[in-house]
Amino acid sequence: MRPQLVIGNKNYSSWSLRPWLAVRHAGIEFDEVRIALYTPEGTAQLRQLSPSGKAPVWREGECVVWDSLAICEYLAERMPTLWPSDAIARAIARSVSAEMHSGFTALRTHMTMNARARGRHVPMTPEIAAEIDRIETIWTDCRHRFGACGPWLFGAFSIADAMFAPVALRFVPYGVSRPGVVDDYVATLMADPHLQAWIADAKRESDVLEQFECGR
Ligand SMILES: N[C@@H](CCC(=O)N[C@@H](CS)C(=O)NCC(=O)O)C(=O)O
Repeated sequence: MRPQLVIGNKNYSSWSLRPWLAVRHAGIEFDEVRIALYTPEGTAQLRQLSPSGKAPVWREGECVVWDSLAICEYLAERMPTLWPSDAIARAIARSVSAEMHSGFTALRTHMTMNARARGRHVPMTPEIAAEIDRIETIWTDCRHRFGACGPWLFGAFSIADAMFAPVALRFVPYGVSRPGVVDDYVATLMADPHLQAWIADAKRESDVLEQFECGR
């Protein structure tokens, strides 16, 4: 049986997008199980499928891995090119991935990922601006130090790109633009065929979760 990646709504579930993008870039075959988040049926299904009751979860026979970054790490054991080969680059890639995984709460709360929305506006607070500044610093540092051999943060696609991909689906709908590395890297993400496929699926979803429709 093929492994399964259990994910939430493609329009809203940033945590689901991260391992989904990593596994697509790794070329590992898998079946996608999509759950309608925050519905009674979806919540019950997730409780059956995921030890944490949350998406994403990777299910492969007896091996059940939950939490986006843990799934990415598991995938990288099979496909080591998901992390940079150089030890220092790999350590930085892990650092920025962990920072994204554990931080950026203002962006998460006030600029929720919305793959199909455009033209949204939320007030720019000092907290949001500081997090965007930090993202710009991370992206600039990675691109300048490690990005010479390709368009991604560490040149070739890595888990760090998967971890930051949902930021593009925040910056585009809410009109966040900074000429230079930020806009260029968002363009790289938005041109990725796998991310395009995800967005196309999100546009086909009909469910609307009002609590995540910011800035209308
Ligand atoms: N830290 C977790 C977060 C997972 C998470 O919060 N998932 C959300 C969807 S994006 C979820 O399953 N929510 C459903 C619920 O809480 O009922 C990860 O990295 O995977």
